[in-house]
Amino acid sequence: KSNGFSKRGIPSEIPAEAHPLSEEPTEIASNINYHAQYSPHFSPLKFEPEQAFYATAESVRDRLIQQWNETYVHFHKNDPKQTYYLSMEYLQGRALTNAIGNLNIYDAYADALNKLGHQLEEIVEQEKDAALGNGGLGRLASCFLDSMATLNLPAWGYGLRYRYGLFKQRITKEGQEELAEDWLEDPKHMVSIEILQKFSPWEIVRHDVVFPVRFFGQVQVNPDGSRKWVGGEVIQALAYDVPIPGYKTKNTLSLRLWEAKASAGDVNLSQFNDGQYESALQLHSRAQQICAVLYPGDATEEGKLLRLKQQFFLCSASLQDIISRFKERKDGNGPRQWSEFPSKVAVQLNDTHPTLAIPELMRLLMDDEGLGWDEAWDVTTRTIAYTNHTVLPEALEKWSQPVMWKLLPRHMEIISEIDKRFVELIHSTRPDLEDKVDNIRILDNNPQKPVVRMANLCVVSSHTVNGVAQLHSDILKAELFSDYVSIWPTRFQNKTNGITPRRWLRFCSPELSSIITKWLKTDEWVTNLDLLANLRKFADDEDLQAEWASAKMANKERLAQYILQVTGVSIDPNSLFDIQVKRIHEYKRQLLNILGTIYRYKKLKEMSPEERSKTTPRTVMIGGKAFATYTNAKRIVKLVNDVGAVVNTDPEVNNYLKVVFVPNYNVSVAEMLIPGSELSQHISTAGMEASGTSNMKFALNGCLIIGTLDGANIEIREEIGEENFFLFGATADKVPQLRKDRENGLFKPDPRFEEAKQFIRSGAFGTYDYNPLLESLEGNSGYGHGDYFLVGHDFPSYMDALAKVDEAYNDKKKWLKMSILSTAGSGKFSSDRTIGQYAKEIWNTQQCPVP
Ligand code: T68
Repeated sequence: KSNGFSKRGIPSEIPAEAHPLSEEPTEIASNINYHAQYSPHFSPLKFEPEQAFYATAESVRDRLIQQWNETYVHFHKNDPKQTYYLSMEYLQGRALTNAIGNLNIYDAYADALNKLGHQLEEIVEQEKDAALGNGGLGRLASCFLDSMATLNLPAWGYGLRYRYGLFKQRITKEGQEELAEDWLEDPKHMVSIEILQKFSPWEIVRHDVVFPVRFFGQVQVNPDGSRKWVGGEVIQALAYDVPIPGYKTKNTLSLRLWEAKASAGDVNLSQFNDGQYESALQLHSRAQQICAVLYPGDATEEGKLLRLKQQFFLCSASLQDIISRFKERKDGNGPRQWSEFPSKVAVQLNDTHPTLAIPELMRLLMDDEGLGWDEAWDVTTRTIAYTNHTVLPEALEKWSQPVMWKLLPRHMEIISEIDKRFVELIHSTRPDLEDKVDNIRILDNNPQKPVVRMANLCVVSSHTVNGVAQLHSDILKAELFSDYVSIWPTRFQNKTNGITPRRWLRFCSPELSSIITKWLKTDEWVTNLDLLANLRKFADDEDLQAEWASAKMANKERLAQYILQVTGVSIDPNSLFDIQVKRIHEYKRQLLNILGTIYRYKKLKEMSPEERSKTTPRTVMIGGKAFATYTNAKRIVKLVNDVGAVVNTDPEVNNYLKVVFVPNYNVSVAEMLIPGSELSQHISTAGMEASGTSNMKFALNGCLIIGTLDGANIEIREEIGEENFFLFGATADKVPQLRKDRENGLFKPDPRFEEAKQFIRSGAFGTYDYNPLLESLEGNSGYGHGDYFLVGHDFPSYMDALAKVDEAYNDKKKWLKMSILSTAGSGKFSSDRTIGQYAKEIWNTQQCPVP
């Protein structure tokens, strides 16, 4: 089949009226059968779940390709402004349920598989998660793609095709162990034509979409004064496209992932024939390194350089692709004007990771297209917008100037010029900022450690800068970027994050979804989530409450099965399911959760059996990955596991408390946990979590939140009502003073906090050395000491909030009402709302639905 695309991903010819694929189960079954027999990946003799998954995915892919071609033909004809979302990360998870759900052919596929002797539920479990991201930032990018497709917005996602995604987490006696995540398929029972070539059934390689990307080299000055980057090494970027279907629309977008390749000419054949295989294939192996892993450890200089290469690789390949698509569109009046570029192209930078798009666009416009500085700068700054996702100083990217001069000499010239012009602007227009100029300029020229501050480069070069929740955007304006606000007051915006209601309710909890549809008498809430507010009037209705309770119970039972299967721990579906899942980080305070749990355990031990039987049985689940070199985070993982091992086998207590560490938390595990949750914890130190997005997923699924006034928690609480939110802890505005008080020895710890820590020290959970973790909570100051995250300060109010949870849970009617109101109040947190705001207020793009 021709994919109908020219080199630049633009349909070269309008395909003949596509033959619509049948939605009859019998015909679908025969199509699946066809793929099972003729796909080169299979031995035709076997049709076990693995093969069935593969054939099913390929059959679905046919449909996606058809819609996808129609979509881009339509865009080509109508020539709307398009959004290009540049992100180093996408956490796509599994695609099958989502694809057949969005295409509205779930039931037909279930029937078809039945005819072939398989269960769809079992088949979808065969798929591996595409985990090309770390956490919230990567998952946000994936939710945004779903919303852009569903809203019929013209867009492309751009990223890298990592060979190994986020590591797989295994829990051993030592704690967390990391394993390479082989997300690309190479199933045992399949006979692969190319043994080394692994693949995902969803991607299509575009052998004709290839761009050269240069590294190192020099800047050549031409006689006319123009400059050109030459020499160094050139690696090829090869496109792989992943289709992104919208929900109940023909519009299907593309996530274009680049893979790094050496060109054929880069094999030194004579060296090879001399037996010098390694040096003959040197460029091949250097190319392979670029997309080998997501987030290479950056503790070493080599690791840092590789990460920088990855970032540039994404930016350069994507911009060359964008520019050639822009150029290929001719309106009959000769080539396009460059001044039109920003009315056809919006580039959104997902954090600072793709910042090099700025100097790369400048370079391509000036050195390749012949524009002057002013014209190129005008085009660039009207095209690019930047989203910030963190205020943590250690997460603000700074790249070494010498490393950048070596790797990207032309880009450093351009960055230096942007910096120089910014400094001149301050000198000439803002003498009041003169003494701050060293802090706000792009280059930090500290002779010990000269660096480029990527966030500053983004702010200076973007037309719009946004934070990801109201509090976060306010903090950006008041603190991190306050001086820029005084220069460009209209540049800064807020775009509160959102989540796709398709994956995070409609498909992950079909039980709850059908109840909602039944009571709202429409399923339009799936694309208009504000309609959920109409559930409010039924929140007290006994029939709704009964149905709600039974859907929740079914989800809890399914989760309990899963926990038993992956941890061997049997949990009681009648206990309160209390969940905290997210990356392990000290600011997210999993330590607060486990200390609270330890205190609960100690008190349960001290009770009489009679007293114990009056308590609210609780199952505490904690999951998440710790960055491989983040020692304190790994100690927290170990502690949770050790506490679980003691509590779960303590016959006095284990009917009232279980503690489970959920291993290998990822998107598909989240799809199991969130529907079965009743309480979830979002308990970061106020001011530190930019937004959080799992808080939205839990709330949408009728799970109550215990949380601080941080990130999007604040807006969730506003929407669902403060009486339905278990609030505790210091507010963001008080945090700096509390830290100072602590340094001045003014902090008096709560006795319960001391008791919990002492219990760990007593050896109650084994002999592992937890002192470094406990010491981080003690003393008044110092690196890794002095309780920077205020666990001790917030502990008493946290314990009080947990007591209120117990009380509320004992009143079943009250709890169900709160749960319904939580779902009813979640309408705002659809990523459709977020993306609609980006389109209107940042991108200036319009819907372009395929008829
Ligand atoms: C998260 N950031 C924020 N970063 O922590 C979270 N960082 O509050 C927010 O909801 C989410 O972004 C979406 O806006 C991240 O997930 C990273 O994963 C990351 C990766 C590499 C380097 C730095």
